[in-house]
Amino acid sequence: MTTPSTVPLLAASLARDETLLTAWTGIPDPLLAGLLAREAFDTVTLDMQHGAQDIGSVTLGVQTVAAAGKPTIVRIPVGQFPIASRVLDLGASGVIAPMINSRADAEAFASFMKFPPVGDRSWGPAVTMSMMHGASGHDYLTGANGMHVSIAMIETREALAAVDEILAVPGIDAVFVGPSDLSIALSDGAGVDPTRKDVADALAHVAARARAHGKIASCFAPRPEDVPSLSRQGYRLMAISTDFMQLRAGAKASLAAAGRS
Ligand code: 3PY
Ligand code: MG
Repeated sequence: MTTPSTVPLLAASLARDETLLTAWTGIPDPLLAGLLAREAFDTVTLDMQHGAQDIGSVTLGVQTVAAAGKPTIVRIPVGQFPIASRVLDLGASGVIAPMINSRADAEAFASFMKFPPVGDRSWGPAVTMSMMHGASGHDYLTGANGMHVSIAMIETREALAAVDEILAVPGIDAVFVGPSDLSIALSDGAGVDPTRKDVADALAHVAARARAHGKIASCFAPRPEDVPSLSRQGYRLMAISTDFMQLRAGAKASLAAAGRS
């Protein structure tokens, strides 16, 4: 029996204008990625920037998430664009690149995400193609640029000022607002509070600019309960919590239920 490939799923769902929720895991255990994939998330993001995911845990994590029928997104470390090509080769459906502050940053990221003529991605997709059940090299080469989603993070004053230039880069499919870093930047380092009004205004602005460019708006929702209003603004892909946050909340809740706080 063949199962449908998860690789084109993310792009196809986003093209259908669905609102997707992603799990977010920095704990480098493929079992955990698979457990999260079996919850009601649409996709799982493996975090190599602030999380402890590495190329080995991503390699296996992509497979356990695919076994649950879901696509994987990988957040790469700042400026490490060659890792973007590598995780696409290993079966990731999308890549989030943090701290994209200028058109030049966006072009550099896109060049590792897309094959010519859009970018300069090098050929070597053996694992991804094995997940695509009989796709030929020609099928993959001609489909890959539309199939893998390149997501540029907007989380500084520079990025906000350059958001139109970033969105205009042909190989950039989506922007992703990082509200915590943005709250630090907008307060010149005075505080970290993703729920602040200036961050909410920036989120609304980025959604409007993404819509104007016909590209996808995505973000880490400041609070899970913000998802409906962010969705109405046009956000189509949102993270709502991290594995660390969920574990701590779960541990605290069960300890409190047992009378220990
Ligand atoms: C931020 O809020 O800065 C993020 O990077 C969210 O992941
Ligand atoms: Mg950030």
